[in-house]
Amino acid sequence: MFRKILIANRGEIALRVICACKELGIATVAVHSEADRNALHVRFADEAVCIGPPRSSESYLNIPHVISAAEITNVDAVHPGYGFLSENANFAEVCEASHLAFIGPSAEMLRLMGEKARARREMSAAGLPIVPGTEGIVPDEDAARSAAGEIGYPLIIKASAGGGGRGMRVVRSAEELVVAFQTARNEAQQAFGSPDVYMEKFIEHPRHIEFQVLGDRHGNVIHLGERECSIQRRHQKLIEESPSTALDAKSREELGARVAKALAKIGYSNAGTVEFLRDEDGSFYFIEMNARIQVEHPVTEMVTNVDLIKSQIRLAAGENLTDAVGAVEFSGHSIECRINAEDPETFVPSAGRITAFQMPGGTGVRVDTAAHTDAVIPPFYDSLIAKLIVRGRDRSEAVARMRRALEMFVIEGIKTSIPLHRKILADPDFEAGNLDTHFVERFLPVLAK
Ligand code: MV4
Repeated sequence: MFRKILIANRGEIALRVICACKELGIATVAVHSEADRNALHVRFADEAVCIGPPRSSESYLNIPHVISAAEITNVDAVHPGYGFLSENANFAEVCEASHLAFIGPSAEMLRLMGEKARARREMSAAGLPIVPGTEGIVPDEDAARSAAGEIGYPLIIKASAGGGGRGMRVVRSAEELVVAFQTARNEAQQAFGSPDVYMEKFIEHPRHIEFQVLGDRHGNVIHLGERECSIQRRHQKLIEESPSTALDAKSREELGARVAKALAKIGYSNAGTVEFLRDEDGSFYFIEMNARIQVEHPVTEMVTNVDLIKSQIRLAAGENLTDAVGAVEFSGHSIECRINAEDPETFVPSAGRITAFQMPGGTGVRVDTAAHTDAVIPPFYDSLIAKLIVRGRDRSEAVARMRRALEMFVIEGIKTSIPLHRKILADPDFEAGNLDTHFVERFLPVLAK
């Protein structure tokens, strides 16, 4: 097992990784920017190293600075959290070359999943259903026209180096195709440094359902059920839950087994998430894979009793799945609300000092956060400041518990998304589990849609 781990992240996830290390008896090193000197992840780690100015490009994303911090403090592994360097194949490679274990999938897997068109082809070959579309990237206008003839309209053009909803363009008729194709290529080049795009049939009112997986370094992969992430706005998830109301135990086991088998086939290890769209007929289609731990991992922890971060660490250290995780049993229902420091109506970020922070507790309530009274939320990073997670024996208990927990969560001094969550939780369609990816729009003023 590792002796000492560097956490290449900040905020609640850095603290979450510190919790796991403490329970495993592993020493921790925090890295931080000049803006995060007084942050909780710095206070709770055994050691801390300042790695640069506030801007993440000069600190949390600066590979030489992170590696130097790891070398000075003599750690044997690096946990990247989510965001920042977590899916950077070059970073994973530099870690391994510096004799630091990267707590995540291999650099080769990060590279594969980062090329969305290739990931789609490989996962299809490994046995997952994919959205009808092109076999790879679409090189030119002629290829685009011929692919559109096969797929039909509406279709969607996606940047191969994009993902998570960035670099997508819906095309509803043949007249729009050529302009959309060229615009998509230009935007992809600007945003991601590669003009490569691929095409898929556009699914109109999908639900976003993702499977959590864990793989060891000996060829074994298991799934830990699914999360429903349909409550989102502009590709930012707001509420996640597990299980999804769209799957029964039998379809969960069928699709989950297929997912685990496909990933074992390609040799995937550590934690990962396989994203599907579910169309209105109930068909599931693979869209992309996230090769990291995700923000919403706690809802899976709450219904499986598996500590996903400790599992990641054990698996990276070479343990097999049986030792690291054991048998997985599902029970109860969990919901997570992401609390962001932003205006609940306009979504404009709200940085500043938190003058009061009183969080809910009690049976079945968990708060993952690095915020506290008198904490200063810097304007430089993601606006997520807390995750409110509940577990109930069934969905209706979880919904009731989330409602009361939201009532009892007090944050003053900055604006937060708590009022929006209270509105969504009060909605009859939310209560009934009737969700799709257009759900949130109904709660927003016209301008914020
Ligand atoms: C789609 C789609 C419809 N058809 N692909 C957005 C996030 C990225 N992971 C994939 N996304 C979508 N891909 C096809 N072929 C609709 C979306 C989409 C979406 C997906 C999940 C959650 C929210 C969404 C909101 C708008 C569009």
